[in-house]
Amino acid sequence: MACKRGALIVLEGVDKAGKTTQCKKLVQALQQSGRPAEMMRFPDRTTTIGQLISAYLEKKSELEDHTVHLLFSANRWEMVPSMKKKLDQGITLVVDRYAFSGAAFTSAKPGFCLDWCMKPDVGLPKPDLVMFLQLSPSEAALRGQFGEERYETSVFQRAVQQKFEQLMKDPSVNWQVIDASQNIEGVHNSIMDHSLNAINTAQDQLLGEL
Ligand code: DGP
Repeated sequence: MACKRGALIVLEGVDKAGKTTQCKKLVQALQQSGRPAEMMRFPDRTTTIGQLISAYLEKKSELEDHTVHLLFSANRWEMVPSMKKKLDQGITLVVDRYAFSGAAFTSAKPGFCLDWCMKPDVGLPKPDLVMFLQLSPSEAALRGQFGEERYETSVFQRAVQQKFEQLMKDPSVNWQVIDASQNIEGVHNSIMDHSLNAINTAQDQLLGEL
């Protein structure tokens, strides 16, 4: 009998919400419970496209806004063959940011609409679960200063948060909002519960497309 497919699980949220910490903890907990799992993150800065994106984020280069948007999307598309292979092998993928960050960050810039911003990602593997780590801008500020990278300002992050709120209205995506103001273990427990449900459900369903 063919093995059951893994689940595609995405964590989204504004900066400082704790996505990376929680992705790592989730992968560890799934592996310890005997469920094959791997972490991925977007942008993946290791590829040729990812290096262009990284230089842009570090403000070492300038790129036209539509151009960089398409590069972020291309960076997701270039990973699709390996993502599908791993999911088919029964590996659950825990992904730190995905197409929703793409749409939320670019559409927070002047002159971009959410609809146009989602277009390049149409057809990507659809996550079985997207957890949005919700943290108010004031709580995020208590977690320390933003870094030096592009987009790391409170004003921009507030605009991004509003765009995420619009995206979460899409009923065709399995969004779950997680209260990221709880302590690390509390957040982890909520994330684990939702993930186990998604893994069980995904086993009997075909992988969808965005
Ligand atoms: P991180 O490596 O998770 O800190 O993410 C890098 C930054 O890039 C972060 O500010 C969010 C932003 N970002 C992630 N994905 C996209 C995308 O697809 N498009 C745009 N414009 N920004 C993105």
